[in-house]
Order: sequence, then structure tokens, then C-alpha cells
Amino acid sequence: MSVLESIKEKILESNSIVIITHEHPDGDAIGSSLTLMHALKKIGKNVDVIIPNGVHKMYDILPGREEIKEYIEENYNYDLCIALDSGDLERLYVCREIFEKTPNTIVIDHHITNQNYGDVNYVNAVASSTCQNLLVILAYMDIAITKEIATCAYAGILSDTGGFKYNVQPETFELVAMLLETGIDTAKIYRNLFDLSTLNRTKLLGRAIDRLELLSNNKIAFTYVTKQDEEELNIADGDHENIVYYGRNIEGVEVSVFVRPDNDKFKISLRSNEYMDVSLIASKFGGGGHMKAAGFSTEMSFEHIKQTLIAEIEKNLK
Ligand SMILES: [Mn+2]
Repeated sequence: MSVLESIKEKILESNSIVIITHEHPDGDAIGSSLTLMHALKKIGKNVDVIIPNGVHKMYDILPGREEIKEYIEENYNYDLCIALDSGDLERLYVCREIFEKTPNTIVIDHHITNQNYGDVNYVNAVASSTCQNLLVILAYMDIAITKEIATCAYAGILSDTGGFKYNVQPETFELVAMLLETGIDTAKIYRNLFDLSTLNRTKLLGRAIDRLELLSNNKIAFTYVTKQDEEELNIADGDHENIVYYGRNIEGVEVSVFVRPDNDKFKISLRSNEYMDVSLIASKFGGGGHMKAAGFSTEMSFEHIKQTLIAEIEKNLK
């Protein structure tokens, strides 16, 4: 049986389905969760989307946003758990428990580092996004694309391609053409995901830019924000999106590093321009991702991260 057939069968056999995704959910994580929620509801399934850490308000424009449960119910009981956009069990954080307790599991993802931890795994790492992979699955299942589905899927693809800048394939545009047929508001989605800010968020970016330094012959851009910044500016999860790109945009830079606090740990984002596979670097620190966009969390001290990470990146500089 093909993977697509197995997925279809598992879904059709299930009544109550839970959708989960990775910690610090981005546009693709949230967009794909809502895309799948709408699709499964359309074929009569009971569906919960669970995102315990909450969802940034930039995603409020996505239809179905208000149906996301930001907590885990006590006596839950699902037939099927579908994990989206998460390369491994650890990235599912508190939702890992739901995945492990549910009798049937499906993993749908596009991370090259995916561990294939589900009963059925649809991992096409060539695809721009998990949303793109989902659209292939929905087409296989003959689920028609509504405007709601299209808005959520478009947001996910837009987010993971940086506004169609990278990771795009001919298939990406073929599928997006289909989404546009439903009459979605592409300008509104773009503005909410990329341009819309708050004063505090812009000030946080300012602090990161102030601290930005170039290392290793100006090939590495390094910057960070602190717990104090976040407290003073009342920063929410998701307010950091895109800060890492400012370093990467500087002429001559190959890798941009952005460090931010994450409870008692640090979260590190890595972006490369031309040749460096930052997913390999992130995996050395227990993380993962894509060739040009990856990250990890660590309990190391700030100075230690900076030293060991920069040394590791330097080894791979041309
Ligand atoms: Mn993704």
C-alpha cells in the first residue's frame, strides 16, 4: 500500500482526530494545522487542533483560528493523531504525550531531518512546506479546496518560502494557482504575516540590529535579544520571526545567527545564503531544519553557545 493510500485509510477509519505541531509554531505549522482541520471537518470528522503555547495574533486572519485549543484536555481520547511540520518527537514538546498515547499516528512533514516517527510518514523534503505536502494529500483524497482551506494553506506556503523567495518548485506555483482560484486575499495575508508590526516588536528588532556584529571575515552575522529586552517590551512568542534575516541580508555574510531566551534555555536560529547546510550545524547541537534555515534550543550559557557555534560554523566556511 502506498503512503497516500495508508493515510487515506487511517483517516477514513477514524472518527476523532487530533492535529498537533511543533513548539513555537510558525506560519506553516499553524497554516497546515488549520488547512487539515477544515478538510477533515468537511468529510465529517471530529477534529481538535491543539497548540498549547498559543498562537501569535498575526495569524488571527486565518479562518478557524478561534477553534484552536490552547490547552490539553484532561481525559482526551482520540483515534488518530496527526503531527504536522515536526521533524521529531522532541519538537512536539508537551504534545508528545498525546502522540504517544493515541493508537494511530500519521506524520506529515518536509524537514530533511525527519525521524519518521509515525505509523505512517509522508515526508517530502523537496516540498516548500508542510502545507504543500498536505495539498497533495487532499487532492488524493478528493477533498475540494474551499476558500478557508486555501487561505490557511497559502499562509503556510508564503511563510515557509519567505514570500516565495526560496524553496519553491514548479509544483508550488501549480498548487498556489489552484488556491488563488478560490479568491483568497493574498495582499492581506502577506501584510499580516510579513509587514504588520507593533511598536514594541519594531523596537526589539532595533535592539537586535544595534548589537549585530560581523565575525570571521564578515561572513557570519551574530546578534541576540535578552530576557530584559523581552520583559521591557512585553514580547510574545512569534515576535522574533524575521529578525535573523537582517544579518543574512548584509553583503558578504554567509550565515546569520540569532539568539534569544526561551524560558531557562536559549533558542538559536540559523540562516545561510549560498552554500552552508545549517541543518547539519543545528543537528550537532540537537536541533534540525532545512539547508538554509535551521535552529536548536540549548541549556548552554550564552558565551559557550557563541564560542562553540561560531567555531562550528567557521569549520564550514569557504
Ligand atoms: Mn514548515
